[in-house]
Amino acid sequence: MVFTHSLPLVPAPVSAAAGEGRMPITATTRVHGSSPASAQLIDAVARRSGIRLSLVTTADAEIELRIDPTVAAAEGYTLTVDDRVVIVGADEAGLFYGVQTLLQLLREDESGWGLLRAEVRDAPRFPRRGVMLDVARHFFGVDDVKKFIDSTSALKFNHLHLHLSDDQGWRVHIDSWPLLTERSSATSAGGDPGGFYSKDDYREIVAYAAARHVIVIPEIDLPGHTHAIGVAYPELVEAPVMNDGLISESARLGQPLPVAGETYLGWGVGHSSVRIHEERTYDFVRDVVRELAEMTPGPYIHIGGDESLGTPQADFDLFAERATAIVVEAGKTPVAWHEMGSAANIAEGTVGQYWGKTVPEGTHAEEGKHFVERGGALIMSAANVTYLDMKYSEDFPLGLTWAAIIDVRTAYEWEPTAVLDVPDSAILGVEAPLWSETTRTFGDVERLVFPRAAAQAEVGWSPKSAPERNWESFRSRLGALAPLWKAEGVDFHPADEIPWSER
Ligand code: TNX
Repeated sequence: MVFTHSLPLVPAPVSAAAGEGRMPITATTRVHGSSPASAQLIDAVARRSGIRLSLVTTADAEIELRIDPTVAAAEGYTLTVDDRVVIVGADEAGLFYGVQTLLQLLREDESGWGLLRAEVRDAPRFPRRGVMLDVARHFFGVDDVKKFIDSTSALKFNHLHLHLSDDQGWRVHIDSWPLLTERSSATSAGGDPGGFYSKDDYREIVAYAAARHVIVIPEIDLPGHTHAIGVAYPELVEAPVMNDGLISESARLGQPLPVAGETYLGWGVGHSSVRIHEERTYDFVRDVVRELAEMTPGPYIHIGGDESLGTPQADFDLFAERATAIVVEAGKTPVAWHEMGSAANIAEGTVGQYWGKTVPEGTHAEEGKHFVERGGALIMSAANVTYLDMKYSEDFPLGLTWAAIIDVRTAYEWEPTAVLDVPDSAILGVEAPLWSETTRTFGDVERLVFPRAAAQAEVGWSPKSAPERNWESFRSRLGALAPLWKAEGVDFHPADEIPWSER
């Protein structure tokens, strides 16, 4: 092969060399391979091109998919496109990622559909590459979540964090506390319609994610962000505690202040807390965690911990200790926003999610480090670069601005191991959160998520040293995703920093 130009791949692989020309794809092209990835490839090619490849059992097929644990590290693969395609996954996930790479090589030109010839070796930098969807401020149904899983797993994300409860609503059914969804799920921020997942809905999401090698992390935000719990069970929640930011922001936005026991339609934060000195609160936490753990095969339960502004520190510490212990008792690893690192006795091994800035402010760095001191690790969600709900530009119609204005380049150019003074091995990876205060439709969500999630996909997957791991290369490779996103109906924001291509 002659290796000439760079290939349109996001995230950039460990190594990728382009060959000459294309291998044509037609209705006679056959696929051999018994993994689910074979059927996923056939479906994806059909959606994109209208060509339905056939699955055969003969080894001389034009496209061969197989597993060999010796080819790469976990989730890795090798891929060759010459006169045949051979994808070898180190495991099922690796094979799935090899297929995602192949789909980025699938292009249409004057002569029809074909695969760019290439030789790729690949494996992820970080084991954890996540996105978060806030379904509490605005609810998004099962089909939207599935679409979100499709479009993010195509970028090799492997964790989906669902923010299932907040002041505005409770979004998953819990049998032992049925009023949560009965009384606290009907609305979203601003009085928009709400909704919730039945247990079957939730299991359907988990299974759909698992088939795409995505682990679901359910979050119940505690002890703050709990106004909606009090609408269903008033005895569990303290009276709202107003703070100056809440009062001034609510006035500026024309939003009501929270009233105990009444549905909250604004998006101010920091006013709610469960009752930390009532035993019944821990019965509640234990039941919810148990029911979530029962239907969550992944190892994590996220218990929130952010912005408990009205909660005295000693109470917060006590709650953090007890809540993380309850998750451990349920057989899961607790995950918490970095504020819980202010509590000395969080359960050992608790994973912290750092959402401070790339230059930490106040006590954020210490709080983050405490998870590592307790034998845990960190997920990096630095708000001024990874937050998908920040505006792209001052005049962008959706999103907030409190952390930063985040254009695509800003989202791309940061280094997750350079934020906190902890060993590199304590950084599990990255997560890009989409908070949904301003997103009233799933299209709104997609316009904030894409293309910036692709930047975090590359930060999480690609080796720092890869030759293509730089902004100039990224922006041109990213531009080449436009035809894929259009074919899948992904409503991305066509940011003018990016040279979007037609096909
Ligand atoms: C802060 S980030 C929050 C959320 C908001 C978000 C809006 C975090 C852990 N808490 O409650 O939705 O800002 O950007």
